[in-house]
Amino acid sequence: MSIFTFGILGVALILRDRIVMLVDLDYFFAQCEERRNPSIKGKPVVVCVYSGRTEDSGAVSTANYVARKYGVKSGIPIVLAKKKLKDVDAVFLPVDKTFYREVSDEIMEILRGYADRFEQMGIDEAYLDVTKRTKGIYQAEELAETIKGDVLTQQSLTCSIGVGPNKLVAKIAADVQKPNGLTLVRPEEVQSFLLPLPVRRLVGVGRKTEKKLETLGVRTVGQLARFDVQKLIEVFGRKLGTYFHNASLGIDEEPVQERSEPESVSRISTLKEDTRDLAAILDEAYMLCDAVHAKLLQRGLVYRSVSIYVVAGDLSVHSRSKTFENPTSDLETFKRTVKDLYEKFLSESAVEARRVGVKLSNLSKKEELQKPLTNFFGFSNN
Ligand code: DCP
Ligand code: CA
Ligand code: CA
Repeated sequence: MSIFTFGILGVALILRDRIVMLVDLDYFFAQCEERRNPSIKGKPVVVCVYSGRTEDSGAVSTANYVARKYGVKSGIPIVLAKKKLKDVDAVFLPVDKTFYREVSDEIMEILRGYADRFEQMGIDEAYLDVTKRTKGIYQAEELAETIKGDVLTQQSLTCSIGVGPNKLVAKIAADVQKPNGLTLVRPEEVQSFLLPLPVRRLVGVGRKTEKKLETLGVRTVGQLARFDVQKLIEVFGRKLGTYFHNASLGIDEEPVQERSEPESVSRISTLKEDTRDLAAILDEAYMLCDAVHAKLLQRGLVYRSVSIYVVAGDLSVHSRSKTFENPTSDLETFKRTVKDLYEKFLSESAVEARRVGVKLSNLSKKEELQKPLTNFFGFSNN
């Protein structure tokens, strides 16, 4: 390839619109519960954070779409949700974050595999920059369908996807059709897509800002776009004022970028029966080691600490750890350490294991052997 063609391609790549997806899992905690126990599907399902003060004190974490029809949603008191659902056969369950985190981790690995750049946002959503791997919006639509299919067949969960030229538009697009939605916004449609929406849809506009904007006569994104930017800066300050103005026009240059390294990678699972038998425990633990190790490699990480967990019949949690001087990614070292730690644990404790888990922590990026090549324009080749 001549330097000339290389140059043209390079410039074309920079000038091309980005294609960004936001994948958000539908009624996430409640859908995890439906997956675990399909017999509750079709009924209103309410996942609750019980505060423990009185029997029903606490708030709703989330609810499935059947329950939402009755007005039940995140944040309302459990007592109120029970009132709204008093005439129907509804299911109320306590949150199980450990379980949702496991499901989330597995789904995030699937999504990561489809992205040039990946950025997880919280437990149930992620941005995927797919510019390089798609030639335009039609391929992006196909890719989004593939992702939805994969998450459904591999993890039995539905999600909603928004596709747009940046994170701001992708996020709003993912929200307009739910559950199980797919919304595409082409660059030339951004303006007309945003205009009629209430300002609240913009990331960063909370209830307070919404109220303030309303006193200025601004309710929709279109009204915000026509509002004098200097006036916005007077009211909200330069940074926020400029942000609101740009956001109303659908302008957002924020790159999709990987968050800092996870603190740990772990897996836990329930044994067939409660036991103190080392061989039975290790049978399960080694399988968990394989899964955790695969994830470590996938993320290009090395570890310094190994931990084991035992959850007893009374749900008490016990753990043992070992930290090494130097980081490694070695699987044998991992398994040997897990064996030593379980041996040690069983000799020190009389507990019977119901669930066992393994964890790698003190993670860091594996040192690159080679610096990435830099092309004619100074852009990295990979
Ligand atoms: N969550 C919570 N309390 C809130 C909001 C959310 O505990 N006030 C939890 C439960 C949700 C999860 O975070 O399942 C993800 O939040 P979302 O806002 O994405 O809501 P859902 O996934 O439940 O529903 P949707 O289908 O609207 O995305
Ligand atoms: Ca969600
Ligand atoms: Ca979400």
